Amino acid sequence: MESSANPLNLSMDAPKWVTARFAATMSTSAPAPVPIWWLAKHGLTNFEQDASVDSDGQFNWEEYIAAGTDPTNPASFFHTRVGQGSLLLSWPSATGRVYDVQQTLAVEPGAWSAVPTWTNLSATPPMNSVVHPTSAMTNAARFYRTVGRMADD
Ligand SMILES: [Ca+2]
Ligand SMILES: [Ca+2]
Repeated sequence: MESSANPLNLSMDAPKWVTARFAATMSTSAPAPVPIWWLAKHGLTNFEQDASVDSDGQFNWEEYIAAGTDPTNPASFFHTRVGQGSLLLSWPSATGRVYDVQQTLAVEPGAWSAVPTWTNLSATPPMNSVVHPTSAMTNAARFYRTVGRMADD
């Protein structure tokens, strides 16, 4: 028997094994739900998920979705770093997230495209990184960004 009923009534008239999987209670306000436990861990409420209490430019819900960065610490935010001397990209990551690296030759809306070999990258907390092969480098200026999402989306 498998059920998502809440509450679940189960007759225990004989020895039985019961396995329970608990799902986190999620916030209800738009645009993306985040676990209430995560908000509470940072002293926030359901009503503050659309805010940025640390003024780092990322909403609380964005901090959760992208990499679980600290929504109360302005130095903790989702961003892509470029290494020196080679094209090393790195970004903070968290378990349960998937990342895509996108590129463009000019920063324009809609001009971004996925880098085929750098899509659906599983998180390797606390940081993910990729290295652009030297053989694939050109003299053309290119911009990169990283997009994070929950793995089950
Ligand atoms: Ca923030
Ligand atoms: Ca932050």
